[in-house]
Amino acid sequence: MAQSKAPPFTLYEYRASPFCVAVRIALAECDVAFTPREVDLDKPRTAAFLKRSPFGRLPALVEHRPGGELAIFESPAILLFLAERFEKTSLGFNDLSSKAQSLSWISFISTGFAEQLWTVLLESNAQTVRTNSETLTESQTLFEQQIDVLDKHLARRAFLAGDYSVADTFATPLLDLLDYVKELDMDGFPHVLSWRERLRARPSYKNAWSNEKEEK
Ligand SMILES: N[C@@H](CCC(=O)N[C@@H](CS)C(=O)NCC(=O)O)C(=O)O
Repeated sequence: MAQSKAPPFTLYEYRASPFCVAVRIALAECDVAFTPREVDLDKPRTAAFLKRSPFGRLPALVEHRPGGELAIFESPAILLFLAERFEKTSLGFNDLSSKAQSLSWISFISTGFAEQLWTVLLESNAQTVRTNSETLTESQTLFEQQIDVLDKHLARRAFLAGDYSVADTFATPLLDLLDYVKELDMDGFPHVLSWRERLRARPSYKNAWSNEKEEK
């Protein structure tokens, strides 16, 4: 009787987290099977999990290898690992210069852009801070300046580093959150909007949200 083989990867995740969504998109781009393991954020992390993700955060990706396992934490690191591990897929880098461009963009998106987005999101949704219009305007202005730079950049290319790369993968779930910034009017940023549509049209986007069978 044929035995079913366990997938080579396990993804420890909190399904709704944009960082975890980015990893699911990357796994779909690489066409790699994985076992999803939802972690309850309200419960203390086990010692076994902390060995895989020392700060107890999600996502963490584990590759099961004959001699043991390789555990990777921090979503940008996971994406970069997958791009190198599956170099022949859409995530693989064409050459060193496209890799360098992609590293620049994933660095910016995972620090400057993501941090400013969280600030604006929190302010936009917190009743207490919303009364402080000065703080809101300052953060909003900084965020809109970043989006404007992105918009001008994307006016001349389809994706952040030219061809599709991990930088776009990382950005995809963050772009979904723009809809929750109440004060943000995206009409002035048509190239960011069409980039978001291109990312959403990729099969990996739909695949990342499909209902995998959970193995607990
Ligand atoms: N920089 C990390 C951020 C990960 C992160 O903040 N994950 C959240 C879920 S959205 C988490 O694990 N929170 C629980 C905690 O910090 O204990 C990454 O990109 O992987």
